[in-house]
Parts: sequence; structure tokens; C-alpha cells
Amino acid sequence: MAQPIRIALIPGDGVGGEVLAEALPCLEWARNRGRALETVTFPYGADHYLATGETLPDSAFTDLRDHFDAILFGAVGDPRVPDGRHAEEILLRLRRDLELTVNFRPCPPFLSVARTVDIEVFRENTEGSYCLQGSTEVGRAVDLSVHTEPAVRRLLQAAFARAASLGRPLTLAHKANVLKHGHGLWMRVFEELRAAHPEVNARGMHADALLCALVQDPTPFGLIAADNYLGDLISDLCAAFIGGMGVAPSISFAPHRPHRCAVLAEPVHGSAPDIAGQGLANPVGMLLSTALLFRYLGWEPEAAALETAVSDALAAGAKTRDLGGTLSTAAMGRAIRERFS
Ligand code: GGG
Repeated sequence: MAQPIRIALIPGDGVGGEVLAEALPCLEWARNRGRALETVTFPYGADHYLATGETLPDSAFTDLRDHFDAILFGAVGDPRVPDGRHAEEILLRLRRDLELTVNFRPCPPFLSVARTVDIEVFRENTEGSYCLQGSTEVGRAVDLSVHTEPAVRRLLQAAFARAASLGRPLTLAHKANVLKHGHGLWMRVFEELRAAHPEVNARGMHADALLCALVQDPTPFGLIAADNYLGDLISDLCAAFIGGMGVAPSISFAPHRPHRCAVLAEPVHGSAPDIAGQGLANPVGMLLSTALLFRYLGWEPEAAALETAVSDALAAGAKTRDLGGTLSTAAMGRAIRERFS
């Protein structure tokens, strides 16, 4: 009998627990279809930090790293922790120390609200301006932006491989005209891979011009690769083309698999403390992230069924408040699940 896939559940803060709760019946459904999986829930988030002073203890990190295959994450961020320390030490640490270099943020066409958009953002997930190195002095603040060739190469290789397999264009967002060192490195690796992949229609584009072009007409774009900061901004903009942050999924993975736990799926949205606890959050981003996790695990029928169920539910008019509807988080989850084939 195959060893079960061990999935760690981390609801985190705010609406994280509410949307993650809607993913649990999907895991149960996959199990009932014969997928061997087991789950363990971890308490890390603002409540746990405020009660105990612990963010993510080293023992928990090593347990996640060595004894789990995947993490399904809700969201972090809480106004009671204004410096965001717990968010850094939980989510950003997991991404960094599990070496989850590739953050894949697709905007699937069935979610498009106006024009048909089919963009996939490949965001470097572990370094750049989010490397958490810097200093604040009187009148002077520094945030370092660190780019290493192995991480840049891993991210771009994943993007080129995907572009080649789909036959779709790839754009690198950069500001190498100003950020000569960091983005100069990105350009060098990009040009090398472009030469190695003549079959991919690949180009670099200054990020400011790219944002302008995206807002004017997102339809010609296929895949977009970017560093951590630009990828964060660009993927949120792209989420707006498909219905907003509530519907946008993401999955982060380590293509080089340095540890047993090499994947973390989470919705793009944060903890949304303004609507937390009211049943107003949209579970679609979480459920589509769960579908991405199923696909990563090789469970394609379950991934496709979940995506189809979301697409059908939306097409039938099932909508939470952010999409102009009236359904609660739980009612939206049910409307999707009742369409499972
Ligand atoms: N589910 C995504 C989430 O919780 N985001 C909150 C956050 O702190 N994000 C930082 C980032 O995405 O870089």
C-alpha cells in the first residue's frame, strides 16, 4: 500500500481559516476517490503568537520540512501584530527555507470577467526585495534586494519549460536599465535561456511599460516571469482581470526538491482582517489553489474536476459578495462541491 501523502494545514489569520475550511471536504472527496492522504493542522498565526510568543518554532519547521509532502496555507497578517513579525517568520520563512523558488500564479480564462485573459505569472518567491535584510536609522532606511543566480535560473527555467510546453509567449518583467546589478543578473540568465529555447517567443520588457500595456490590453500576454517584488505586484494586477484577489490561486514549489516538503499552495489573497469572521470571504482562490496542489501531486482527474466545478458554479451565477453576489463563504463552497463529477 502506498504511503499516504502528508499535507500540513496552516489556516493562519483572518479569513485564512474560513477559506481553508472549504478546501477540507475537497481533500476528503479526493481521499474517498482512493487518493491516500492524511492531514495535520498547525496553529501558527497571530493568535498563537500573541498567546505564546511563538511564530514558527524550529521544531515545527523541521517537522514540516522532513515529515510532510505539502502545505495547504490560508493567509497571514493581523493588525494586532503591526510589524508583521509573525508573517515574516511563518510564511516568508517557509517559502525561503523550503526553497520554494517558483510561485506560480495562473489567471485561468474561465475566471475572466471582461476580456478573455489567460496569463500565468511566475514569481520568484524567496529573495529579491523580500529577503528581509535591511536597516532603519534616523532619516535613512535600507531594504536590500538580493538576487542569486541559482534562484533566478530555477525560476526562469520553470517559466521557459512551461512556455515551451504550452507554445505560449513569455515576457520577463525587469528594470535592468536602473537596477543594473540585480536585474542585470536576471537579464543575463534570461538571454542565456532564450538562446537555448529558440522555440519560445520570449522577450524582456521594462516593468513600467509592461504594466501600462497590461492595463491597456492584457489579452496578448501569455506567461510573465518576474522577481519577487515585481511578481507580487503584477500578479495582483492580473488578478483584477479575472475577478479580483478572492479568486486568484497560487502554488509555490521547489523544482530541485531539496526537502521532502517541496510545495505550498495558498490563495493569492491575504488575511483580509476587515471581513474576517463574517462569512464574506471568497473561497475560490483557495479551492483553485487546492486544484493546483492536486495537479502537482499528479492527481489530474481531481484537479480538473475541482476546476470544472468552480467554473460551472460561477457560470451558474454562484457568487460571493466581492463578485457582486450574496453567497456566504460556506454557501459558495457548497455550490462548488455539489458540482463535483
Ligand atoms: N495567502 C497569501 C498571504 O497570506 N499573503 C500575505 C503576505 O504577507 N504576503 C506576502 C507575500 O505574498 O509576499
